[in-house]
Amino acid sequence: MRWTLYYHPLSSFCWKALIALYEADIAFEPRQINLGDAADHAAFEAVWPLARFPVLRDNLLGRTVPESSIIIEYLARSEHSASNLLASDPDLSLQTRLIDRLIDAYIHLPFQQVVAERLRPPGQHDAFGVAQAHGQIRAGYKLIAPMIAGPWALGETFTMADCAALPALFYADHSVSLADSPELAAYLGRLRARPSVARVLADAEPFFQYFPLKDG
Ligand SMILES: N[C@@H](CCC(=O)N[C@@H](CS)C(=O)NCC(=O)O)C(=O)O
Repeated sequence: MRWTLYYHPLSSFCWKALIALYEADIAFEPRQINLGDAADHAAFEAVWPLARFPVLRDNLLGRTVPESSIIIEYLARSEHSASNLLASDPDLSLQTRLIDRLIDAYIHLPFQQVVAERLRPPGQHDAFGVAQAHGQIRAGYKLIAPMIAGPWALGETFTMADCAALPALFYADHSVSLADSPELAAYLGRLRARPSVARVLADAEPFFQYFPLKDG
């Protein structure tokens, strides 16, 4: 098999890559990593020293491809069925990358900070940092909402921007509710109904009990 994906079904950034793979109907060997297992961690570190997933392995060309956006870029240029994920028109392609970057930087990463804060040991909590991250997520929602052309980020074509949007909005909604952003809430609803996304959510379902913010 040409492709191997190192991932975990609960990992938000892995969802980005999984949505792309499912969307383009690309067969891959799923290599689920348990970072809490020392042997698994060491084996994964040997593949990618940061031991952060997703990581794609191209077994045909012997290349290791880290970073969710780069994985999607790599798939889009390697597999015809994935080429639309980057949009063929140069301006739309640039807009796809822009929305992808903005969502990751201003919604997804601040959300990760909120989760990291929840996992800190007692006495090490940082309420100011959490409030700042919430403010960034709110600003991110405000920035992104008018950019969603509808039904998908770029209009009629489902792209990398949508792969990025689903995990960021799905998870961030648990820390800063989308109730005050009806356009984004409706967009999230459309994303959740997309078959590739529904499949990712179904794969993650058995692991949701381990999600640190599951109780609000
Ligand atoms: N910029 C990276 C972020 C990857 C990332 O943060 N992955 C998280 C899971 S969502 C991870 O591997 N965390 C493991 C850890 O923090 O040790 C990407 O886009 O792939």
